Amino acid sequence: MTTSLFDSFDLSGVQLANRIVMAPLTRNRSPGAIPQPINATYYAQRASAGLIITEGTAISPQAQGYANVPGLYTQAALDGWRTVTDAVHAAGGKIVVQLWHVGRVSHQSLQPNNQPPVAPSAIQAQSKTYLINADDGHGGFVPTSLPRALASNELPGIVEDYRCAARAAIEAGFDGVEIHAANGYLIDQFLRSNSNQRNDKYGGSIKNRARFLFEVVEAITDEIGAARTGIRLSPVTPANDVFDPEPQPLFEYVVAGLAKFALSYIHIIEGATGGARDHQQGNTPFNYAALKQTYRHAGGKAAWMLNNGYDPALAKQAVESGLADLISFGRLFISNPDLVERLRQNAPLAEPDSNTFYGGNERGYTDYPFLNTKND
Ligand code: 8OZ
Repeated sequence: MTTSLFDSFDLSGVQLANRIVMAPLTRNRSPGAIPQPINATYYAQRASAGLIITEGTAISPQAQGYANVPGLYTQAALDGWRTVTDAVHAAGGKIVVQLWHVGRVSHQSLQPNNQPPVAPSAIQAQSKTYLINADDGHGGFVPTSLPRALASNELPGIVEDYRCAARAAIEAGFDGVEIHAANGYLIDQFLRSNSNQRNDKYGGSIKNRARFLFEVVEAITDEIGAARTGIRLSPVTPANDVFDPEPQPLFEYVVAGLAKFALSYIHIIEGATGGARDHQQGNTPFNYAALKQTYRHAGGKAAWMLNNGYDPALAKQAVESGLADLISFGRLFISNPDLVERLRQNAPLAEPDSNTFYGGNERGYTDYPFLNTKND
């Protein structure tokens, strides 16, 4: 029998009801970096996903890059997250938290003492971040600030922040964590050669540029176990102004190294995040099948999760053919809280309103309708 998107899945001991995953989505509705009751409502509405991956969640104040993004570094935030995980579990779902350090994709006004954001090198991203005006509550995108280069003796402290956040995640009731190593944020800034021009052991060769990633993976898996740890990579995304002319050897080195940890899943964004699936960096199209093969040949057994622009047909085909174990959907989960049921019934899918993606209230957040049930 072929595997279906609707079959259950054993994610390193966490039982998923189906192979449909809610992708991490930044929504900027957690003022003070504290998850609110409305966040619990939003996630619980989507608990029929096989797995929910939360929005990127800052591991420390320095890790913050956008207004009203939640954190995991205060007791109030942990208490807020506890209401979220309880609500999702009560609704029968599973939920992991995405651990995030933005690196240079930040603004001084969001940093402790209005300091410059930190990065592998002092190179400003040609990118924007999202701020909310304290006076009128209106949000908008502004250019990111010029970062300062991290000294190598600061890196153990950041690795420690990841470790503490992972511990906090388990205490707050999460089923695990996802390390955000994608989309041009801190870990990805170390990986890619245009944002990492260091000449210490964290820059230069592929091995050196991947060193920080492995230190983070090592610390988190040591703290909470590899079975509770997944990771997200985006080999060719140009998001937040990262570029590498040779992504294939870089990311094959990364996944071969990840094979040594018995991680729960590897989450790959194909192409440009939220954009073209066939986007490429360098001269040759990225070979995703080879990436997976390299991981499996190195002994990696984690679930293989794919993302970016999947429609129902493409998702079904990817799981049925064995290309993917799990498929994550972002935008469709914004506007279809019962996406799993809609896919099962081939029901029409609602389109999300991009005006309410970032910031605001329940509008465009918890007010997308469910399919009508017979009892309505
Ligand atoms: C959109 C807006 C703000 C942040 C990512 C965390 O791209 C994000 C993000 C996306 O991974």
